[in-house]
Amino acid sequence: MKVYFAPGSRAVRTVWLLEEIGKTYDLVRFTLGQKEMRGPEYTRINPNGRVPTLVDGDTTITESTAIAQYLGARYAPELIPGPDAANFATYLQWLHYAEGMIMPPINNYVVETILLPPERRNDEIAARSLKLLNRTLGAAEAHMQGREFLAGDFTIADTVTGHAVIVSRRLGADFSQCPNLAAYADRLEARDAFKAADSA
Ligand SMILES: N[C@@H](CCC(=O)N[C@@H](CS)C(=O)NCC(=O)O)C(=O)O
Repeated sequence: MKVYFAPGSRAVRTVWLLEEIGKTYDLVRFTLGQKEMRGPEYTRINPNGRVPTLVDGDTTITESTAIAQYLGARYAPELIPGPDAANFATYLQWLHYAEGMIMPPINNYVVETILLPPERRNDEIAARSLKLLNRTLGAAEAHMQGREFLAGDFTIADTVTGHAVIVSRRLGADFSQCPNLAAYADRLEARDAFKAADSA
């Protein structure tokens, strides 16, 4: 199993899940922004030149949420509630909440505060993105009332959307009104598997 990885990226989700399920893996390391990520060698594997990419034997798969579903289905079915489980719909909704709702404002915020050179940054877009991010986190805060993990028990949704929650907090999203989400992020960050991925 090979993971194309960059520290501080969505590839942490993939390594976190592999650590949770105890599968061994090799990392191919990039740093975000490294020009080789857009070079011909890597874009043959991942045409968007992004991470993560997982290679498992003859299978190559990109998209961090799809990778989590693939790994869960193949190697850790206990982490993916099936259609007959009471938490199936909840699990699906929160599995997809990261890329659907949390990451779009994060992407814009990171572009306007980190990626663009200072003279090209737009403070208005940055502020609007942060406001939208805080609103999307508000829905997650309400959902986490009385829950330990997104779908009750720990599932792959926590390695995807939980990671997006952690990233939001690290980027400076407003957690002052989100005690449930703050406790949830603390709980995730305390897991050995997360720590291993976060420091990989
Ligand atoms: N929807 C994709 C997004 C992948 C993505 O944008 N990855 C970022 C890192 S978090 C990346 O590789 N950025 C490098 C670049 O844009 O050059 C996923 O969930 O895997």
